[in-house]
Amino acid sequence: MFPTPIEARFIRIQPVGWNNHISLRFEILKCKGICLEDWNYHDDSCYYVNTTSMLFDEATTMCESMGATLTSIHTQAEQNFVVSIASGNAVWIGLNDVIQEGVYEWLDGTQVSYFYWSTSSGQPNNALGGQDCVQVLSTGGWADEKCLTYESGGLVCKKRAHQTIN
Ligand SMILES: [Ca+2]
Repeated sequence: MFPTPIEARFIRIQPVGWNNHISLRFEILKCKGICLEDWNYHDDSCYYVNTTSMLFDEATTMCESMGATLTSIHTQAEQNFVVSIASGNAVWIGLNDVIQEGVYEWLDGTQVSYFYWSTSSGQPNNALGGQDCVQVLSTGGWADEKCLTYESGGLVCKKRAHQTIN
C-alpha cells in the first residue's frame, strides 16, 4: 500500500457497510511523512514533479486532478527543495500576478512572503507587457513568463501530507 514503511501513532479500524457488503475503514493517524509513490516529502507536504513542457493552465489542471496545487514556496529551505526535485528543469510554480499586475498571489491562497527572483536576468520584468505566471528556472531563480507559452515549463505540485488514508 505504501512505497516505504511508515510510523503512526494510532490506527483506527472501523467496520462499515459498502454496497451491502462488509468493509473496513482503516485509518492511519498521526503519521509523519506519508506521501504516495512518485511524490516527495518535505516539511509536512508532498511534492510532485513533471518535467513535460506545458502551459500554466495545463500545469494547474494537472495538479488539481491529483488533489494538489501548483506549489507555493515560503522559505529558502523549501526553495532549495523544489530546485533539487526539479533537477535542473524549469518548472511552473503557483505564483502569478494575473489579477493585478505586480501584485503576486499563490494559487493555494497562502501568504506571499518570500521571493527568489533571478536577479541576473532582471526578473520579474513583465517583458512585452504580458508575463503573469512564474517559473523556477533551471538555474533556480524565479522568472515571470507568459502563462500561454510552451517554453520549458514542467511543474511542481504540492499538497499536505498527514492525510487520512481510507
Ligand atoms: Ca506580470
